Amino acid sequence: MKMNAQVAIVMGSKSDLPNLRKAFELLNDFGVPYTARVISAHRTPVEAEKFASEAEKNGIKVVICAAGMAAHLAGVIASYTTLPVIGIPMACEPFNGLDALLAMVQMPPGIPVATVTSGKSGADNAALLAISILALSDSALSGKLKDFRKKQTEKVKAADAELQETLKAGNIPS
Ligand code: RP5
Repeated sequence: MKMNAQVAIVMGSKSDLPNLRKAFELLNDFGVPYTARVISAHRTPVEAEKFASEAEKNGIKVVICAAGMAAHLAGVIASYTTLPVIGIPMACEPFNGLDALLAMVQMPPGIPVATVTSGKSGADNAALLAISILALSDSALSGKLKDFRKKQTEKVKAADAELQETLKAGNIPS
């Protein structure tokens, strides 16, 4: 494990990796050091326990867990650490992520998992939520997050302005 990593992204399978790209990109853009592991709650349970029980002492502040199907990864990781755990339900056939969503979001009282959007967009929101948590004690990071939000707002407003122009000109928006 990279010793200065603050965020750990854990995925249940290498097949989840392509859907997590945005999380890596965002953490990178915000300058948040991260590490990543492939650990399966069912297929490598010993590694899951070891990783989670050592995460805090290894300097990790937030754990992001992505898993599909009977997605117990985030819950199992959360059961071995008091660090905040963010879960991304991955979409798999035949239930397209509903199975993973319910498995993650329906944690029993006492062991919370902050479950975000299912699938690819979950990677964005998991990284942004991890950044928000870190920003509580990092004012520079908090500033970057506020700038990010401002730019995002500007983008939507610009898109709306463009749409209004198209309509005003009597063109069909595409
Ligand atoms: C979960 O099962 C993984 O997180 C993945 O989303 C899903 C399928 O895994 P593979 O069969 O692709 O390894 O544990």
